[in-house]
Amino acid sequence: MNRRQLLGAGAALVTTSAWGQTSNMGLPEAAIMESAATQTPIRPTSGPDYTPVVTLNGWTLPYRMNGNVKEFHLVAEPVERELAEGTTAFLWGYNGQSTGPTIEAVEGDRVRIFVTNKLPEHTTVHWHGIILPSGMDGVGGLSHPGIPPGKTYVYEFDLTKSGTFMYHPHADEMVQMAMGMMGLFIVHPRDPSFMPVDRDFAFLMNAFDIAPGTYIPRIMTMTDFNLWTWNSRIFPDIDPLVVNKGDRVRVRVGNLTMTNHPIHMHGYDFEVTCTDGGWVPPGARWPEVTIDIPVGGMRAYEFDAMHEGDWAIHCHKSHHTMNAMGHDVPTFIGANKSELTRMIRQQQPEYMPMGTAGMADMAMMEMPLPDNTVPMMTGWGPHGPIEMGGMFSVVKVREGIGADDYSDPGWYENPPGTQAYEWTGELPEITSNDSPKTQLSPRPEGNAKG
Ligand SMILES: [Cu+2]
Repeated sequence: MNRRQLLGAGAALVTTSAWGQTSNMGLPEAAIMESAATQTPIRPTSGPDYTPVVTLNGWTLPYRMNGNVKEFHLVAEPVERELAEGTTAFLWGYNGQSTGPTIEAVEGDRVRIFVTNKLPEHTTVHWHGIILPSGMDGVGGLSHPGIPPGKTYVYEFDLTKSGTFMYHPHADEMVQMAMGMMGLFIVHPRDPSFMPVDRDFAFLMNAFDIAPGTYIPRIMTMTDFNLWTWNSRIFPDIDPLVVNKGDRVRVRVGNLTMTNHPIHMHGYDFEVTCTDGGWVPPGARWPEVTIDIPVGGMRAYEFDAMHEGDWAIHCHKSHHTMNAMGHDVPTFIGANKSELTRMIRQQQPEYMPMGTAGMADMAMMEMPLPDNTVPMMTGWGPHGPIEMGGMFSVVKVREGIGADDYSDPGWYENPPGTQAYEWTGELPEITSNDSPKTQLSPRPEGNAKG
């Protein structure tokens, strides 16, 4: 019995027989994803056209048509999730992963979602933001009884509006969300000419408290989490958002943590075009470079990718761009540790005092760490350590990237004269030809007097 089986042993004992029964009853196949890599999005082969969403380090759940109904099969179960290379967590999720697969459909579709419970306790699925009949809302005890271990429930409803939604349990919610149970639910407009984009990225923010060297989240933690994740993934292993220059780009972000996250993207200004309540009319939008995503809320923003480069995208709470670390640590900035260092080196010659000039040296050092633990600030760029972890990635805007190509194009090479440099006493000679041109950004209409 491996660790995964051990963790799910309670459920497995119950479900083996039930699974055998239900699998003969015409259920759609429950697809399983083994990989934590971003999967190429699935373009629609019938029905209205849309640009499929790219779930960062995630995937989209396949469906089958049964008459006019789109049928999906979610399986709630214990999973092993690779948070970053070398760090795995034992979580609860759906269809082999946490976060669960993205469900994608089209406005006007009728969907039938089979939910099989392979957890050791009951669960439900709440379809956050979707307008549906009360009895389909997935609040255990209120909408319907909890789904017992080993049982499959059916949710069925019409998608009356397009937009940006999510799903998560509404049963033993504190535990099941702390264990990683959640997913995205994207409903595309029936009219392909409404709010079209070339690239449509999506991720859910979640958080875990996993002690260094261990595998299972501490479910009682209320606010002091140590792993701040996008789709249960941490930098440096959150995939980049790869964009072709000139693309219209949408980024959809949901927050199922216990605190708000101000998401900041460099290189652009942009507008919120959609929330989990619906599309924002053009006249009600305003420009931003940071969007605060409230707890239990979603925001989608859009921009035209005119500026080539490698642009950071991250939570602006600086503790959320660090990986596992202790917070009850004294501050040593400015402290004189030379006498202490001398004494310790008599016993341990390699001892290095740390933290007296800041903590940047932590990103450079190869410190021994417990098993299954990534360094707290890590990730190397083309010019040195990036000194970030957790909720951080890079938007990579390049010329000539194919429509369905999301592979990492590598690091951006700054054109001559466009990178900060060391002052050595005189300015380099720049001819007017290769000097970067300054262009004024266009003002919004109706603001001519500025
Ligand atoms: Cu944050």
